[in-house]
Amino acid sequence: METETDKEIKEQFEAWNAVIRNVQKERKALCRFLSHLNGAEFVFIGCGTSYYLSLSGAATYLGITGELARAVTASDVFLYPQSLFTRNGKCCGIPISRSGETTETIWAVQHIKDQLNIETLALSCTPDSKLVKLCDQEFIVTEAAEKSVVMTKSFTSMLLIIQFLAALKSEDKKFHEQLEKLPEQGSQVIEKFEKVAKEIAENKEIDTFVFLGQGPYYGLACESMLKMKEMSLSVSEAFHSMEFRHGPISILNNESLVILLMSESSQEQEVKILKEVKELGAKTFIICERFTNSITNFADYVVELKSGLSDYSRLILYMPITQFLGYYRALHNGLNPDNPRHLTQVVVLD
Ligand code: F1P
Repeated sequence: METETDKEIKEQFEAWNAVIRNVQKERKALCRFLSHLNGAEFVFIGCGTSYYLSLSGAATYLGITGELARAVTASDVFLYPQSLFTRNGKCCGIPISRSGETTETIWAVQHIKDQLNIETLALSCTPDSKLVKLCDQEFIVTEAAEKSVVMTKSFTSMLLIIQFLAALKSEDKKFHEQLEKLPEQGSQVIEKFEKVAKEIAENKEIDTFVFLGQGPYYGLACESMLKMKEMSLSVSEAFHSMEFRHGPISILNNESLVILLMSESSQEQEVKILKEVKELGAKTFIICERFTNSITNFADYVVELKSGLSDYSRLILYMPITQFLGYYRALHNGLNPDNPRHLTQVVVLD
């Protein structure tokens, strides 16, 4: 079955090239905006996929720049603002929305502009959207907009924008250069690892999926969980790797697959979790930069990226693999990934 989603996963490194071109074009305006907001806390705001994007984006922005950053759901911004914003804190709101029409995100920006007088920078794929018109600044990547409902290339492209914001703010040339290598690395990942994702998705002995990740990888684990859920209607969960022992591990059985989005910073601890997961009879799929003997002892499936990039710069390379996992599981379950059950491209409320 030729689907829109398949094309969008495969072509997403081209959208990453568009982000790089736009960053070069808008560099001066972005740097002006970033220096104008010196010392402000960056509050990334989104719903669903765009919230999970905010989780990874905020962890990366703080990790690279050392400046305060956090992720919040758009709904909490207008329902619990007093739990999110202090009266005198200097903030910049960064709403993230592929469509720029998601009601909660628009309500959230209206609230922080009208009530808290906070400046806003919209990250979107839709230039003439309500959200973009509402914000003070915008960074748009139209090439990342999908025709299909589920977000794939829009997720990785808008996360890449945040990585570039961190590179510009920190003036970290090495990090900036690493980001510019992602499209080439991404096309290789798609080329090399689509097959193993398809093989795992078609394994009949697996019926539940648990995605694990730490730090900026937790947001990726949540987004990978959502892709699996949205497209294949499977039981799919996401946790911080080290949180898994604290209760959720009880769900494991010999039909579970634990997908670990392993980073170098957390590798030593994550290998110990793999050992325990294997002892409980579950299968394991590890996506990592480089595997070691300790990993292969506990891995049913391994993808070794060998990107030469850091934990913070290689993030989006993991996503085509987990997107394919959800995509091929949907086909295995006789479902059409282009039309996920109960979902629409945009959630609009009255
Ligand atoms: C985000 C979103 C997605 C969800 C579905 C509907 O919209 O809620 O998270 O998976 O595709 O849209 P947006 O605010 O990024 O346009």
